[in-house]
Amino acid sequence: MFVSVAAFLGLFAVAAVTSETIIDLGDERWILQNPSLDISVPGSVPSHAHLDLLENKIIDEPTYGLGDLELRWIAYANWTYLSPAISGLITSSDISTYLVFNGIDTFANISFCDQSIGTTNNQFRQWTFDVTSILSNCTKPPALALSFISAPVMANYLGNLSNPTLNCSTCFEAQYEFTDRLFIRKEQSDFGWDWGPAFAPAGIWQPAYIVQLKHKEIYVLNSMVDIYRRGQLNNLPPDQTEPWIVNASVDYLGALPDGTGMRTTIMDTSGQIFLSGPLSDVITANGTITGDVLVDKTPDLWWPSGHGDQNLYNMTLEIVDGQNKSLASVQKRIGFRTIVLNQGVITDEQSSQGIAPGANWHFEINGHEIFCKGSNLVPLDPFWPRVTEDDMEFLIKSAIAANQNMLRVWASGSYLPDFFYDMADEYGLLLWSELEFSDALYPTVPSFLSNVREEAQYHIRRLNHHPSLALWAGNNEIELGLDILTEEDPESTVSAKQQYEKLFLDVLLHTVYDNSRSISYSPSSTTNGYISLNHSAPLPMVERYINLSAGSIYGDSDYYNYDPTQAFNISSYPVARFANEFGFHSQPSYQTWSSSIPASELHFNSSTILSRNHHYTLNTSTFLTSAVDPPVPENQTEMSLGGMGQLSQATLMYFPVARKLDRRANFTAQIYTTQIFQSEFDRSQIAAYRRGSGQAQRTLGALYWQLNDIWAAPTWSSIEVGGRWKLLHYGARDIFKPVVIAPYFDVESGTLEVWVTSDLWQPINGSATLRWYDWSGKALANGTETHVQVGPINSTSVWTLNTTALPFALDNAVAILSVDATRQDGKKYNHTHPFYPIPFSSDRVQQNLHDPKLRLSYSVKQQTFTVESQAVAAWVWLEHPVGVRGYFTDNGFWMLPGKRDVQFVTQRDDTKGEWVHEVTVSSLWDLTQP
Ligand code: BMA
Repeated sequence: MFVSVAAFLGLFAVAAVTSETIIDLGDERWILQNPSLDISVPGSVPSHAHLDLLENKIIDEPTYGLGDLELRWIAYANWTYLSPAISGLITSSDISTYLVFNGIDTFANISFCDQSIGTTNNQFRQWTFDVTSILSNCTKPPALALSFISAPVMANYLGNLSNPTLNCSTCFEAQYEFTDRLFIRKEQSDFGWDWGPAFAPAGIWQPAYIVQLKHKEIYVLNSMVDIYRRGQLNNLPPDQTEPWIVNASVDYLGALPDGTGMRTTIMDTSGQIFLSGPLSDVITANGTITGDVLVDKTPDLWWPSGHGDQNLYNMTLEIVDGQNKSLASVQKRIGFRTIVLNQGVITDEQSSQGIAPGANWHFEINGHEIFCKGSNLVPLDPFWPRVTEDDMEFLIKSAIAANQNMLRVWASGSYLPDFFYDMADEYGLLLWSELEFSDALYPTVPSFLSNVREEAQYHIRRLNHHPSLALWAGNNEIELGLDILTEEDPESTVSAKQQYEKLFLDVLLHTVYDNSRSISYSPSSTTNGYISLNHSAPLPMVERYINLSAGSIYGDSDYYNYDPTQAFNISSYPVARFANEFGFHSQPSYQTWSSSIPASELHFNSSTILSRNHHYTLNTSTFLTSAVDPPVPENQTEMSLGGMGQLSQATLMYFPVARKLDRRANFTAQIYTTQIFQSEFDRSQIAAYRRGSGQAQRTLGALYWQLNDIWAAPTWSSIEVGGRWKLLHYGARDIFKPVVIAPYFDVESGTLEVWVTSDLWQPINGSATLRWYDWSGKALANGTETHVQVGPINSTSVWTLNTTALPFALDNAVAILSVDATRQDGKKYNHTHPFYPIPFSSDRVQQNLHDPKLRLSYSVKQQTFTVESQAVAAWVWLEHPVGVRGYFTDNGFWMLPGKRDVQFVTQRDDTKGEWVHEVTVSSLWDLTQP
């Protein structure tokens, strides 16, 4: 058994109490077989073939070294999972027997007692099979066999133009390692992505059960709770004075007797009953029972982190027979909140406040606009069954620690377990959630559509009760791709658009609207929003696409620019209502690399490191990501020029790169510099988007790409695989503080603007200071101080100055900007930000730098590290050894001469505390030394 299988045992499961007989198929001794490869080893449920081969030492850790390339044979092979003869089943004429699989990845032929019972073709669906008659005719204890067909082979088969079942002539895809992912319903990044490997695993990846039911017994498959204000409609801000309605429903196996009803008890977390009683309007149809209750009291509302408490309630939902006897019961933890993605037209009142015409594109929580600060989440591992609750909790805590209030659960990984949403509910992290479609035009034959409808319905219902659920988006970037194609060739996109609308504006929109009234739907992640919304129309949403009016601002933005000359040119950034994706890649740490590749490969651009770069794009100029990416280059040199070349170009342009004689030092210098560039570029954009909250664009969100990693590779992440924070995560933590001061510099004219931005809901008052120093740390001038006042979710310009007129040499000058402010209720906020006018790649700047002679000490008593500096030290970087997971309370910071104390927040320590003695410190100065 894998150490961490337990984490996902609860995935998609519903807490239910009934009296039926349930056999957990995870308790059986399975065999994994491939006769043609002569492999037969013990297997597990839930698991993947790769994990069972690893457990049995047939292969090494797949994500180590060149595993991504060397283990493709596993993805191309067909695997069979065999159970032993299952004992303990009751054979009686009044018993119904079902197989319940909460997830099968992906193409399996299933047999029970040697009889074929069905096939599966969707990783994300829950599958049930009635095996009552097979069991009654089975002459021995029955065994199960699941024969898996290779997903890459199946995808190619379905995408083959000579195969009439699924292929579609207008379909297209952004291709990574395996092709034709759009024809199958499997995690799309299993076929490779620009930050990840391609293992395309197979297996029974979720819990599976045999369920036996007597007359009047039922088994709960799924359940849904929808909490909304009376009269609320999806995507529209509700009337906050209306009472709440709790609508609940349960999907079940078995048959309910006539007269069945529902009742609920909702308690607050101190155990006091908030509401108790029967549900009204109970309807039973097609294996689902639904009812609702009007709440005649005022609950404590749930708020996201930074804006209030995360008030939660425990709900028990019972199905009862005519005598009020409980037939089944479900526990859910719920919260009362409304969350809406408001895309309404800019009102006259908004115009009078200086907001540019067009449409809104922002979130409102309980009727309040909110600035969303966050990042994008990708799968934590190529093999979900081994992802632990600790791994997930660490990411959520790290996001909250970095002042984030929203994650975008990106569209081509997997729907996440309830556990993840439960944690987000507790911590106040909004989860913009996506259906699993990305960067491709998908087929729309009826069988495909009914398959995705089942998939979406299951997860929309499963996750709806979580107050952290902020949105369902239909896909990642497909609308943006269509817009780019339309601009290039309007004629040929007409049919592509029809196909797109069938899936995302008809089938999936209706699946959300039919199941929930509380959640907004956006067909695509990056979009100009809708022109009109009419809930009674057959297609309620009419998308705007590129029907834009000059001077108007509409939707959200997706921005990648690999031309390093433009990185800090603020006028090159998109101006939008919300920035949902932007970023740059960097190298992970030496420590993470050393756990992932052989020691002989631990050097700058070694062949294993080059092979980990899956960002093949050669283009360095500005582009908004298109659904049709450039073709994958054919040889490795060309491939590495993409992502790896961009890293070198960017770092050479802005930083000292003294060639180190030592191989390790050379490599760590490259890692550190790429991390600084990534952090600075992302921070510069975050500052600009946040400032936009007080400008005509009224920007109300900044989610950088990407929070986490799936393996060790040069990627956009701010947290490495295993949990180590990159410099960006510390940088994001700083620039996402509620009140920030930041420089906006025009290199051409030398004009520096300084602004203060606040995303608080109350005004703040305080002062801002600007002081200049030379690189030794000596003050250059008196500096300046001014009073600052910023309104709710707003920004204000503090200074505009001409740096060319300053009375000192700019190549020996750094400004420290700071703000100290107080909120109406007395709460204090502060922030500092360095500003240097000339990049460190300049020889003149390098000649003026001083050795800060950094010293690091550790106090065991106070569990505190102290850094001492004798000059200005830029991006002071503390690194801990492998064996401990956690983060420093501050890192990647700047210092004037003096001392700074830093603590470490530990999640896991395998070194028995010894790691504290191996912490190192360095700064930009070290890059100038050979
Ligand atoms: C966008 C994302 C991902 C991708 C990232 C970096 O396209 O939605 O598809 O990994 O940019 O290229």
